[in-house]
Amino acid sequence: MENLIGLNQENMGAISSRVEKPTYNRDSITTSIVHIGVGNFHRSHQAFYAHELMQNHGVLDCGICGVGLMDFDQKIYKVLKDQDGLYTLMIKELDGTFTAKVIGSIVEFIFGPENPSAVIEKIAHPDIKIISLTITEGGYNLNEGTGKFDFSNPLIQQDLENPEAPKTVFGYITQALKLRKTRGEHGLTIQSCDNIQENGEVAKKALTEFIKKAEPELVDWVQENVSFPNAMVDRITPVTVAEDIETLKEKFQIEDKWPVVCEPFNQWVVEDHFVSGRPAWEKVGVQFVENVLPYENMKLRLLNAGHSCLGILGALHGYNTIDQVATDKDFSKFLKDFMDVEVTPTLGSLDGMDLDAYKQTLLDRFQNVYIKDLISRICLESSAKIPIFLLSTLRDQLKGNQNIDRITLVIAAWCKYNDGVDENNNTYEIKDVMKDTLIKAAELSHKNPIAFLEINSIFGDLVNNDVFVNAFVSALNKVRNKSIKDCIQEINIS
Ligand code: CS2
Repeated sequence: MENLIGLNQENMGAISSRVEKPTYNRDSITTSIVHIGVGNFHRSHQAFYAHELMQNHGVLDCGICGVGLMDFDQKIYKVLKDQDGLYTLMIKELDGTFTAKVIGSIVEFIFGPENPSAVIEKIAHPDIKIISLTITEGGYNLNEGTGKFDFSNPLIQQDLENPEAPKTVFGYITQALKLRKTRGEHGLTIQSCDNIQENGEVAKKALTEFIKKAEPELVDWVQENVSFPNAMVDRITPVTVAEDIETLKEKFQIEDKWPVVCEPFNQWVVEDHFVSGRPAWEKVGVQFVENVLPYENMKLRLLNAGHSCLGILGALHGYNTIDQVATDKDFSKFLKDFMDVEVTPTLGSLDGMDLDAYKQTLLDRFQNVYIKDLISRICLESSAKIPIFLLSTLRDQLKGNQNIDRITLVIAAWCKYNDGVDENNNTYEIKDVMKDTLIKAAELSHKNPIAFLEINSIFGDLVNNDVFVNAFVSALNKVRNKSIKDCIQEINIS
């Protein structure tokens, strides 16, 4: 292809005017946010909001310093370094059109394994007001069964033994906060952007437990100087595929090594507790509320749980992407009934929210055929997702003696999913930190179904609930002996 323009600051002038480019002076940006975990979601969501604030309101005090702590972050570090932090966001509408925006809000990037002290110094810098996190559901290192911080994690052990050369987010933040305290710096806000109920509380709990052991004399300072607002974050952001990179080349002659694709919908609902202030995000549609819990519940139990249902069931059927499952009438009916019958009664009152409209929008979003959201992305790390997305609803339904047919079918299907082969005899990889345990339990469950529910860190005391256990045994028997479509159709007409 001729005349390709590599994406970087110097080439911005040469990039097509059909692409939205930063019109603000990136040299004048102040970095006040350190973000840990610069995945596609951060780049379609928080970095997008910061960009909009800069672009449309000239607010330049919300620059982001990206930080990668995991070995796999080296790739994004290299790309953003080559591209001066710039990347293209491809917002794909339901009608197949898309808007391309070059996002300019990430102005620095540090790769922890290469330079740990640079990360610590950056977080300790006086300009920093917020540390935001997308470290995944499992990243908070809390045992689902006991709710306790997992000190047996070897990386945590190593951070306790070598505090100056940390490896985990907890070790890094602790060292940086210690510096802030010693230097008399102001406190800051730790803002979780992960899909966890009360994500701020969870972040606080995990970090505080770690600090109590690592630096007990820092606990009081953190108590007084660090806030942890809860938030609900939302924007479906699939894995970038080679075709996306090619589309940018063909349509706009842009050579972007790692663009991000996302849907038009985006939402961010946050509790307004920022000890050292925050950017004026309300100008770009961020909702500030007193209590984010109802919004979180709604999103985790409908969207994320809906994703898990479609992902797990779709994987067994042999589908590859969420839109394929969501546009299959049997699966979409199952999903709709799951939301109406089994989730909605658990949501409590949602003042001012039009729940029916929200659910309808969700179905439309899942059906967006231009967002090729891979089932493999959705099924990734299910052991950390299922307890948050599905088991909370299950527990509530059990408490109220209510319908659990669909949830139970999905859990049984997840057990079968861990056999690693779909109905067409195609194998797939199970990507999960608990992979070995899951595969073993699924294997045992062929003879003894309850073996799967005995994974204590996932199911906890649910294994003692007769109503659920009986329903699970019967559902597992069905999914092992019939096609998943037949199982769904049976429930759909019941
Ligand atoms: C997905 C989420 O990881 C998952 O299973 O449900 O990544 C989802 O796409 C986002 O939370 C959307 O906001």
